[in-house]
Amino acid sequence: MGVINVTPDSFSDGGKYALTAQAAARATALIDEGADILDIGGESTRPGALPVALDEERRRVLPLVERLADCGIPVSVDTQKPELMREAIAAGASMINDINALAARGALEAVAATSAAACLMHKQGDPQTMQRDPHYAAVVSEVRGFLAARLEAAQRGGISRDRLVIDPGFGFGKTLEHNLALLRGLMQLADLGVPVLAGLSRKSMLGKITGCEAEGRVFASVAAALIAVEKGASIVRVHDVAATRDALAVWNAVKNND
Ligand code: HH2
Repeated sequence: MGVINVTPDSFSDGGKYALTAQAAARATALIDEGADILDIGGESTRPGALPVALDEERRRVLPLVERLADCGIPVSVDTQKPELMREAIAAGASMINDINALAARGALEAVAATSAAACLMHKQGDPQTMQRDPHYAAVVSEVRGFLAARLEAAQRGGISRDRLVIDPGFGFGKTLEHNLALLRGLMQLADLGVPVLAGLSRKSMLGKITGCEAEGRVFASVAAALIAVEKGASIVRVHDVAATRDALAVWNAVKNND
Protein backbone atom coordinates (compact mmCIF):
# COMPACT_ATOMS: atom_id res chain seq x y z
CA MET A 1 0.00 0.00 0.00
CA GLY A 2 1.60 3.25 -1.18
CA VAL A 3 0.94 6.37 0.90
CA ILE A 4 0.01 9.75 -0.56
CA ASN A 5 -0.60 12.52 1.95
CA VAL A 6 -2.42 15.47 0.38
CA THR A 7 -1.52 17.62 3.38
CA PRO A 8 0.75 20.54 4.20
CA ASP A 9 1.95 18.98 7.46
CA SER A 10 2.41 15.18 7.29
CA PHE A 11 5.53 14.10 9.12
CA SER A 12 7.48 12.70 6.20
CA ASP A 13 5.92 13.97 2.96
CA GLY A 14 3.92 16.98 4.17
CA GLY A 15 3.60 19.73 1.54
CA LYS A 16 5.12 17.67 -1.29
CA TYR A 17 1.79 16.52 -2.74
CA ALA A 18 -0.55 19.22 -1.49
CA LEU A 19 -1.85 20.03 -4.99
CA THR A 20 -4.03 17.48 -6.78
CA ALA A 21 -1.69 17.48 -9.81
CA GLN A 22 1.36 16.76 -7.63
CA ALA A 23 -0.49 14.03 -5.78
CA ALA A 24 -1.74 12.47 -9.03
CA ALA A 25 1.82 12.39 -10.37
CA ARG A 26 2.94 10.75 -7.14
CA ALA A 27 0.15 8.17 -7.51
CA THR A 28 1.34 7.31 -11.02
CA ALA A 29 4.89 6.94 -9.73
CA LEU A 30 3.79 4.65 -6.90
CA ILE A 31 1.78 2.50 -9.33
CA ASP A 32 4.85 2.28 -11.61
CA GLU A 33 6.91 1.23 -8.58
CA GLY A 34 4.48 -1.64 -8.05
CA ALA A 35 1.96 -0.51 -5.42
CA ASP A 36 -1.08 -2.79 -5.14
CA ILE A 37 -3.21 -0.25 -3.25
CA LEU A 38 -2.99 3.54 -2.86
CA ASP A 39 -3.84 5.17 0.48
CA ILE A 40 -4.83 8.82 0.25
CA GLY A 41 -4.90 10.98 3.37
CA GLY A 42 -6.03 14.58 3.80
CA GLU A 43 -5.45 14.94 7.53
CA SER A 44 -2.10 14.38 9.22
CA THR A 45 -2.33 12.20 12.31
CA ARG A 46 1.29 12.56 13.37
CA PRO A 47 1.78 13.19 17.10
CA GLY A 48 0.68 16.75 17.88
CA ALA A 49 -1.29 17.22 14.63
CA LEU A 50 -4.39 19.40 14.80
CA PRO A 51 -7.71 18.15 13.38
CA VAL A 52 -8.71 19.32 9.89
CA ALA A 53 -12.25 20.60 9.14
CA LEU A 54 -14.46 18.41 6.95
CA ASP A 55 -14.60 20.94 4.09
CA GLU A 56 -10.84 21.26 3.94
CA GLU A 57 -10.24 17.50 4.08
CA ARG A 58 -12.88 17.04 1.38
CA ARG A 59 -11.19 19.67 -0.81
CA ARG A 60 -7.83 17.90 -0.44
CA VAL A 61 -8.99 14.32 -0.97
CA LEU A 62 -12.00 14.10 -3.29
CA PRO A 63 -10.51 15.56 -6.51
CA LEU A 64 -7.64 13.06 -6.23
CA VAL A 65 -9.95 10.11 -5.59
CA GLU A 66 -12.02 11.11 -8.64
CA ARG A 67 -8.88 11.36 -10.71
CA LEU A 68 -7.65 7.94 -9.57
CA ALA A 69 -10.98 6.13 -9.89
CA ASP A 70 -9.73 4.40 -13.04
CA CYS A 71 -6.07 4.06 -12.09
CA GLY A 72 -6.20 0.27 -12.18
CA ILE A 73 -5.56 -0.48 -8.50
CA PRO A 74 -7.80 -0.05 -5.44
CA VAL A 75 -7.84 3.37 -3.79
CA SER A 76 -8.11 3.59 -0.01
CA VAL A 77 -8.97 6.82 1.81
CA ASP A 78 -7.46 7.49 5.23
CA THR A 79 -10.17 9.38 7.12
CA GLN A 80 -12.05 9.37 10.41
CA LYS A 81 -15.04 11.33 9.07
CA PRO A 82 -18.20 9.41 8.09
CA GLU A 83 -19.31 12.10 5.60
CA LEU A 84 -16.02 11.87 3.74
CA MET A 85 -16.12 8.06 3.88
CA ARG A 86 -19.42 8.11 2.00
CA GLU A 87 -18.27 10.72 -0.49
CA ALA A 88 -14.93 9.04 -1.13
CA ILE A 89 -16.58 5.68 -1.82
CA ALA A 90 -19.08 7.37 -4.15
CA ALA A 91 -16.12 9.00 -5.93
CA GLY A 92 -14.42 5.63 -6.50
CA ALA A 93 -12.57 4.61 -3.32
CA SER A 94 -12.88 0.92 -2.50
CA MET A 95 -11.40 0.99 1.00
CA ILE A 96 -11.66 3.21 4.07
CA ASN A 97 -8.60 3.32 6.31
CA ASP A 98 -9.74 4.67 9.68
CA ILE A 99 -7.25 5.26 12.50
CA ASN A 100 -10.35 5.51 14.71
CA ALA A 101 -11.54 1.98 13.81
CA LEU A 102 -14.97 3.26 12.58
CA ALA A 103 -15.81 4.41 16.13
CA ALA A 104 -17.13 7.88 15.16
CA ARG A 105 -20.90 8.20 15.15
CA GLY A 106 -22.14 7.10 11.72
CA ALA A 107 -18.83 5.60 10.54
CA LEU A 108 -19.90 1.94 10.67
CA GLU A 109 -23.10 2.83 8.82
CA ALA A 110 -21.22 4.83 6.18
CA VAL A 111 -19.12 1.78 5.25
CA ALA A 112 -21.83 -0.83 5.81
CA ALA A 113 -24.06 0.84 3.24
CA THR A 114 -21.42 0.17 0.55
CA SER A 115 -19.28 -2.74 -0.59
CA ALA A 116 -16.01 -1.06 0.41
CA ALA A 117 -13.38 -2.66 2.63
CA ALA A 118 -12.28 -1.07 5.91
CA CYS A 119 -9.12 -1.01 7.96
CA LEU A 120 -9.73 -0.87 11.72
CA MET A 121 -6.73 0.57 13.56
CA HIS A 122 -5.87 0.67 17.25
CA LYS A 123 -4.75 3.90 18.89
CA GLN A 124 -4.53 5.08 22.47
CA GLY A 125 -5.72 8.68 22.83
CA ASP A 126 -5.77 11.25 20.03
CA PRO A 127 -2.94 12.48 17.81
CA GLN A 128 -2.63 15.74 19.76
CA THR A 129 -1.77 14.05 23.05
CA MET A 130 -1.22 10.35 22.35
CA GLN A 131 2.57 10.31 22.78
CA ARG A 132 2.57 12.11 26.15
CA ASP A 133 2.36 9.05 28.38
CA PRO A 134 1.19 5.90 26.60
CA HIS A 135 0.49 3.14 29.07
CA TYR A 136 -0.47 -0.55 28.85
CA ALA A 137 -0.36 -3.45 31.28
CA ALA A 138 0.14 -5.92 28.39
CA VAL A 139 0.26 -4.12 25.06
CA VAL A 140 -0.20 -7.05 22.66
CA SER A 141 -3.20 -8.58 24.41
CA GLU A 142 -4.82 -5.17 24.96
CA VAL A 143 -4.45 -4.19 21.30
CA ARG A 144 -5.66 -7.65 20.25
CA GLY A 145 -8.69 -7.38 22.53
CA PHE A 146 -9.56 -3.94 21.16
CA LEU A 147 -9.28 -5.10 17.53
CA ALA A 148 -11.34 -8.23 18.24
CA ALA A 149 -14.07 -6.01 19.76
CA ARG A 150 -14.02 -3.62 16.80
CA LEU A 151 -14.21 -6.57 14.38
CA GLU A 152 -17.31 -7.74 16.26
CA ALA A 153 -18.84 -4.26 16.22
CA ALA A 154 -18.18 -3.86 12.50
CA GLN A 155 -19.80 -7.21 11.72
CA ARG A 156 -22.79 -6.42 13.94
CA GLY A 157 -23.01 -3.13 12.05
CA GLY A 158 -23.33 -4.95 8.74
CA ILE A 159 -19.74 -5.10 7.44
CA SER A 160 -18.88 -8.70 6.63
CA ARG A 161 -15.57 -10.12 7.86
CA ASP A 162 -14.20 -10.52 4.33
CA ARG A 163 -14.25 -6.71 4.00
CA LEU A 164 -12.22 -6.08 7.15
CA VAL A 165 -8.54 -5.54 7.86
CA ILE A 166 -6.92 -4.82 11.25
CA ASP A 167 -3.90 -2.73 12.21
CA PRO A 168 -2.09 -2.37 15.58
CA GLY A 169 -1.42 1.31 14.85
CA PHE A 170 2.34 1.58 15.27
CA GLY A 171 3.22 4.91 16.89
CA PHE A 172 -0.35 5.79 17.84
CA GLY A 173 -0.09 6.14 21.64
CA LYS A 174 2.87 3.75 21.91
CA THR A 175 6.43 3.97 23.14
CA LEU A 176 9.30 2.34 21.25
CA GLU A 177 9.01 -0.67 23.56
CA HIS A 178 5.26 -0.95 22.91
CA ASN A 179 5.86 -0.80 19.15
CA LEU A 180 8.58 -3.44 19.29
CA ALA A 181 6.41 -5.72 21.42
CA LEU A 182 3.59 -5.36 18.87
CA LEU A 183 5.90 -6.14 15.97
CA ARG A 184 7.25 -9.19 17.80
CA GLY A 185 3.71 -10.33 18.61
CA LEU A 186 2.06 -9.45 15.28
CA MET A 187 1.20 -13.10 14.64
CA GLN A 188 -1.18 -12.98 17.60
CA LEU A 189 -3.16 -10.33 15.73
CA ALA A 190 -3.02 -12.31 12.49
CA ASP A 191 -4.61 -15.15 14.49
CA LEU A 192 -7.82 -13.11 14.57
CA GLY A 193 -8.34 -14.38 11.03
CA VAL A 194 -8.49 -11.17 8.98
CA PRO A 195 -5.59 -9.56 7.08
CA VAL A 196 -3.21 -7.45 9.18
CA LEU A 197 -2.00 -4.10 7.87
CA ALA A 198 1.25 -2.70 9.28
CA GLY A 199 2.25 0.96 9.00
CA LEU A 200 5.84 1.40 10.13
CA SER A 201 7.14 3.45 7.22
CA ARG A 202 9.49 6.27 8.26
CA LYS A 203 7.97 6.39 11.74
CA SER A 204 9.77 7.93 14.69
CA MET A 205 10.31 4.53 16.30
CA LEU A 206 12.72 3.87 13.40
CA GLY A 207 14.35 7.24 14.04
CA LYS A 208 14.83 6.28 17.68
CA ILE A 209 16.58 3.07 16.64
CA THR A 210 18.74 4.47 13.81
CA GLY A 211 19.11 8.16 14.70
CA CYS A 212 17.87 9.10 11.19
CA GLU A 213 15.38 11.84 10.30
CA ALA A 214 12.15 10.86 8.46
CA GLU A 215 13.61 11.23 4.94
CA GLY A 216 16.57 9.01 5.85
CA ARG A 217 14.55 6.14 7.25
CA VAL A 218 14.07 4.21 3.99
CA PHE A 219 16.39 1.30 4.83
CA ALA A 220 14.96 1.00 8.34
CA SER A 221 11.43 1.12 6.89
CA VAL A 222 12.18 -1.67 4.44
CA ALA A 223 13.59 -3.81 7.27
CA ALA A 224 10.51 -3.12 9.38
CA ALA A 225 8.14 -3.96 6.51
CA LEU A 226 9.96 -7.23 5.90
CA ILE A 227 9.76 -8.19 9.57
CA ALA A 228 6.05 -7.31 9.61
CA VAL A 229 5.37 -9.58 6.62
CA GLU A 230 7.43 -12.37 8.19
CA LYS A 231 5.26 -11.97 11.31
CA GLY A 232 2.03 -12.29 9.36
CA ALA A 233 1.18 -8.85 7.91
CA SER A 234 -0.68 -9.05 4.58
CA ILE A 235 -0.49 -5.34 3.73
CA VAL A 236 2.37 -2.95 4.45
CA ARG A 237 1.60 0.78 4.27
CA VAL A 238 4.74 2.43 2.91
CA HIS A 239 6.10 5.62 1.37
CA ASP A 240 8.92 3.80 -0.47
CA VAL A 241 7.17 1.28 -2.68
CA ALA A 242 10.01 0.25 -5.02
CA ALA A 243 12.45 -0.48 -2.21
CA THR A 244 9.85 -2.41 -0.24
CA ARG A 245 8.76 -4.42 -3.27
CA ASP A 246 12.32 -5.50 -4.06
CA ALA A 247 12.90 -6.62 -0.48
CA LEU A 248 9.63 -8.55 -0.47
CA ALA A 249 10.46 -10.14 -3.83
CA VAL A 250 13.62 -11.62 -2.28
CA TRP A 251 11.68 -12.74 0.79
CA ASN A 252 9.05 -14.37 -1.45
CA ALA A 253 11.63 -16.13 -3.61
CA VAL A 254 13.18 -17.70 -0.53
CA LYS A 255 9.84 -18.49 1.06
CA ASN A 256 8.39 -20.18 -2.01
CA ASN A 257 11.25 -22.64 -2.07
CA ASP A 258 10.69 -23.83 1.53
N1 HH2 B 1 -0.09 5.75 10.03
C1 HH2 B 1 -0.29 7.02 9.63
C2 HH2 B 1 -1.49 7.39 9.01
N2 HH2 B 1 -2.44 6.49 8.76
N3 HH2 B 1 -3.23 4.27 8.87
C3 HH2 B 1 -3.05 3.01 9.24
N4 HH2 B 1 -4.00 2.08 8.99
N5 HH2 B 1 -1.91 2.59 9.87
C4 HH2 B 1 -0.90 3.45 10.15
O1 HH2 B 1 0.11 3.02 10.75
C5 HH2 B 1 -1.06 4.82 9.78
C6 HH2 B 1 -2.26 5.20 9.12
C7 HH2 B 1 0.77 8.04 9.87
O2 HH2 B 1 1.67 8.10 8.81
P1 HH2 B 1 1.61 9.16 7.60
O3 HH2 B 1 0.33 9.08 6.86
O4 HH2 B 1 2.81 8.95 6.77
O5 HH2 B 1 1.76 10.58 8.28
P2 HH2 B 1 0.71 11.69 8.69
O6 HH2 B 1 -0.27 11.12 9.64
O7 HH2 B 1 1.57 12.77 9.32
O8 HH2 B 1 0.03 12.18 7.44
